Amino acid sequence: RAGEAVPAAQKSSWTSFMKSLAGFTGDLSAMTAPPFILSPTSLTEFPAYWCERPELFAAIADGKTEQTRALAVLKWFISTLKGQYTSRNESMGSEKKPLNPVLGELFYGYWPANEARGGKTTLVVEQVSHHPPITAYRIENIAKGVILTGHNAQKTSFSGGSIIVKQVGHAVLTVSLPSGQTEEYLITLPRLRIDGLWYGSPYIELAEMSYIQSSTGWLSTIEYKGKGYFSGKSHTFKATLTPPPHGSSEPTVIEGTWHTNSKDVHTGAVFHDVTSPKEEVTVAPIEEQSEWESRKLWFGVAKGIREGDFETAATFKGKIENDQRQKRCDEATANKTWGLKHFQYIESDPVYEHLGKLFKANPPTEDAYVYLNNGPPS
Ligand code: HCR
Repeated sequence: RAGEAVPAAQKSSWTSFMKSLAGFTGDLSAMTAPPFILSPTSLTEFPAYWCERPELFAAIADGKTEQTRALAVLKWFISTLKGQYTSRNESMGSEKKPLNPVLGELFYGYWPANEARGGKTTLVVEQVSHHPPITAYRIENIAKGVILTGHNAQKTSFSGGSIIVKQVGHAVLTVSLPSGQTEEYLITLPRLRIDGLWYGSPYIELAEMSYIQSSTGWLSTIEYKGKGYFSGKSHTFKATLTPPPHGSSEPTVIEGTWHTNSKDVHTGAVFHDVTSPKEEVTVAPIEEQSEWESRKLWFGVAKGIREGDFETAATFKGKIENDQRQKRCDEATANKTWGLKHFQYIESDPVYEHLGKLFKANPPTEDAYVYLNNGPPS
């Protein structure tokens, strides 16, 4: 029934939220939503989902051929989807509205070194724009020579009772090989549909296609479907890894559900399996964090949301917002703009342009944030 998961006291504010969605396009993050749907986690923490199986990230470097490395990249990518798109449902019962990061907000973390994954894997995240919200990130396992750099923004609209989210941005994975050569992989992102709004219990379904284009010519095309398409199951995908043009190898076809497991269609061998536990990122204790670090910055708000004390949450949020307004005002007076700490903006990413041409990426060019190699010492 409509609104069945909405607490009684918040039904009317959920109805108003739903009404405000109709005909809406733009920046959902700034829209006021009822307290029961608020998450205590900032969007700057989300890039950590890329590496919650650090051994799969590291294993990319162990592939002996261009084909096996392209397959390892595909396996790692598919294995991140469960975390990226179903974590909030698992930990909080439904998809929630994350905290909208402030400009300059930072999130640092790491996954410790061990034998299986070689060295330590580090994460540096910076909120590089507030309006629209854009988050830039860098993940590196230097010992293995595997690096991921990317940025993420969203364009939202409302259609047929669902929120449609177009992910704007891309990621580039580089692998430095023992031969001294470097392989690059351009990763594009799927479209999301937020379903279940009618019941007050949102969840994500992925739609359309995303691509992983290797500089070696290997291309993964991933097609996403929900209930009632390929197999009648939610979270279904079909990925095809095709060889470079004029290559003699056969394509590899993988089918399954991204939140559980998948198989190679021709051999029947298991391809990915994410039914085992993942490893969350390790973060410094709050007392050791700077004022700009996510968990320290949002501490009061997050505590209020977790404890159901929304007045306290709103007071702390108001303080952060006032502080931001003041900063923008001071900058305007001093005729200055905010300087980024870890990234530098470029209007057109040469890797996107070059690799995107090979599969006719749309749009043909995209901007990017180049990492300045100045994250916290590891
Ligand atoms: C759309 C979304 C904010 C963006 C989140 C992104 C796309 C961020 C990048 C990550 O790599 C993957 C990711 C996963 C999330 O599913 C997605 C969020 C889901 C909801 C949130 C909206 C801004 C909030 C909508 C409010 C609803 C729940 C009522």
